Amino acid sequence: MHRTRTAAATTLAMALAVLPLTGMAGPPGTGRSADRESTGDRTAAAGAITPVPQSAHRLPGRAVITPTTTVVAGPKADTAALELVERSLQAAGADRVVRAGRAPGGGQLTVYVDGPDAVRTLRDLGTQGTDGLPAEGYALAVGAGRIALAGKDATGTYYAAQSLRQLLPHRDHPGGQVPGTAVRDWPATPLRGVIEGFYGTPWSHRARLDQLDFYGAHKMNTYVYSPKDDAYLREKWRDPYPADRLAQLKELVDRARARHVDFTYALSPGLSVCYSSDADLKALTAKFQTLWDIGVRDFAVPLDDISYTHWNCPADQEKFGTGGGAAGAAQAHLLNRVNQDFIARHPGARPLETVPTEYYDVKPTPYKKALATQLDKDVVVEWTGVGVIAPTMTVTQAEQAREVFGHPILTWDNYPVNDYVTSRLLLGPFNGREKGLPGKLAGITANPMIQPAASKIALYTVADYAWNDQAYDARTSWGAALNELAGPDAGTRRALRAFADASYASSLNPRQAPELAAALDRFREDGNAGRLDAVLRTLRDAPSVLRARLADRGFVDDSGPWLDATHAWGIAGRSALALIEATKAGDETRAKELRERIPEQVKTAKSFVYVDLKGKRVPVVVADKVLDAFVDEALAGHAG
Ligand code: LTM
Repeated sequence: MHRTRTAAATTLAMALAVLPLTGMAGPPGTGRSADRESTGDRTAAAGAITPVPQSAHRLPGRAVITPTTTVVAGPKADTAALELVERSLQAAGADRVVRAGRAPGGGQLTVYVDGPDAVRTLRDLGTQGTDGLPAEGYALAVGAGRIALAGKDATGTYYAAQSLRQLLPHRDHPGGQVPGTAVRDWPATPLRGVIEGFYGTPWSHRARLDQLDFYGAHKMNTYVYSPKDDAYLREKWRDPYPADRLAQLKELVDRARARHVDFTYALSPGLSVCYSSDADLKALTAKFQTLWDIGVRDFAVPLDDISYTHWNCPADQEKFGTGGGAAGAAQAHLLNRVNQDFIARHPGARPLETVPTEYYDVKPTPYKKALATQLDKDVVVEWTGVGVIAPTMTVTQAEQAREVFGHPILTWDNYPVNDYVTSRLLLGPFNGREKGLPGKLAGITANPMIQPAASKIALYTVADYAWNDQAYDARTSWGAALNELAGPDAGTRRALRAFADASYASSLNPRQAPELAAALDRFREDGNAGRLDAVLRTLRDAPSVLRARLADRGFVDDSGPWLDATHAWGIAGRSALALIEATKAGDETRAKELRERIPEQVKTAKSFVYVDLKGKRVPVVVADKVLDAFVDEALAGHAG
C-alpha cells in the first residue's frame, strides 16, 4: 500500500471547478461555497455512509440485488476492496457472486471495481470519476442494473467498497434495492486514526485486531502502537522482542495492511537514552529493523513525559550543554540520525514522527526553536493542542504550532483517553475542534481510553470529523455512533443512549448526562413524575439490556463496573422520585420507608470499582452531579 501524504488541494480545486455535481463542498481554501445537499447532516443520498461523505446525491433508477451478481474488476483492483465488495453483495442477498471480464447481460446486477469499465460506467451514469481527487478519494455510482466504484488509489477503492457496503440492503429483507446514488468523496486530512498512547493496562491483542477492523470500516488509516506501560517500548526499549511477541506484532501489522491502516511503531527511548551515543542509535535502529522485517513502514520516536533538564549520560552534557535549547538540539541530533540512517535508507518508509517534550502549547521557547531549526524538515511533530487535554482546538492554534515547531503537525488529541480519570468512561463525542483544522494538519490521531471497545463511540466521531469536518456535528455524529454500535433493535438503542448519556462528560463535553439532566429539569418544572419515571426505568434497565443484547461483547466487558453503577443509580433515582411523590401525596409511611432505603441504595451505587494495572481499586462514577444531586435534593426536601 503506498500513500501520498500531501493533501492535493490544488488539483482538487481544479477538479471542483468543472464539477457538475450538486452537493459538492469545496475543501477549505478553495473559495467554493458548500452547497450542502449532502453535507451538514446525514441526508437520504448519503444513506448510512460513515464518515459523512463530502458529496452525495440521488441518481435516477435503482439497482436490484440479483441472485447472481457479477463483479468486473480492473486489472489492478485492490484485493481487500474486491473481497469486501463480494462479501457485501452476499450479505445483501446475492447467492452467487461471480467474477467476470465483462457484464453478462440478462438483467443481472454488475458491479464494476476500478479499471476502464468502472470509469466508463461512472461516466455513463453521469458522474465524475476520480480525476482531481486527493489521495484516498473515491467515486461511487449506483444506477439501474449496475454499480461502479473507483479509487484514486488502492485505499480509495477500499473506502469506496466500505461506502458501498453501507449503502447495500441486507439479505434479511429480500428483493433489496439500492436507490440510484452518486458519491464523490475524499478525506479532509491525510492521516486519521488512533494512538494507543495511554498509561495503564495496554489493550489486548484481540482488542487491537478488532480495533483495526473498526478503523478500516471508518476510513481511518493510522494506528500508532505506543502504550506507555509496554516495557519493550519504554523502560526496556533496547531489548529485542521475544519470538512470541514479535509474532503477535506481525499479526497486527498484517491485519492493519489488510484494512488499509498504517501500523506505526513508536519507540520511546527518552527515559534512559544517551542522545549522543552511537551505541544507543544502533540499539534504536536495530529495534526498528526487526519491525521493518515484519512489514512496518511507519516509525515514531516519542519523547513526551521525560525529563529534559536531566541528562542520562555525561557525554550529552559535554556535547549539548544545559537548558531547553540544549535538550532540543540533543533530540534533533538523535532524530536526524534515525531519519538519515534508517528512514532514508529504507525506501518505502514513511516520514518519521516524533512527540516533542513540550507537546502541549505554542509558546516560543529555546527548546522549540532548537527543534524548529535543527530537526530535519520532513519529520512530523505530534502536538496535543494548547493543554495536555485541550478542551478546544482552533485553526489559529494549529497555524501557530506549525510556525513555532517549524514542522508538519499531527495532532495527538487526548480524547477520549481516561488514564488521568480512571473512575470514568468518556462516552461523549469528539467536540470543540474548529472546522477547518484538519486542512491545516498532517493529520489527527486520538488517544483512546484504556477500554478499547468502549472507545468506539468517541472514535467513530473522531473519524467522522477527520474525514469531513465541514459536515461534522458532534451530537449528530454521536447519535449515529450509538446506532451503529447498538444495531437496529430499538430497545438496545435506547439502552445504549441512556448509558452513554450518563458517562458523557469530559473536558470536551462539560455537561454531564445532558439528556438525563434535561429530563430532571423538566420534572422540576412541570412535576410530571410518570414521564421522569420512564426515563429512570430506561436507565436502570439499560445495563441488563446491553448485557443481554449488545453484539459488541467487548463493550460490555469494558463497561462492567459502570454498567453496575448505572443500574444502581437508576434504582436510587427512582426511589428519590417515589419519595417526592409520596410526600406530595401525604403518604408518610411510604416516604419514611423510602428515606430509610435510599442511603443504602446510594451506598451500593458508589461501591463499584475499576481495578487498574497496579491493582488499585477506583470507585467509578456515572451521571455525577446530576442523578446524585437529584437524590440529595429529594432527601433534603423531604427530610420528614
Ligand atoms: O499526551 C501525551 C503526549 N502524553 C501523555 C499521554 O500518554 C497520556 O495518555 C495523556 C493523558 O493522560 N497525557 C500525556 O501527557
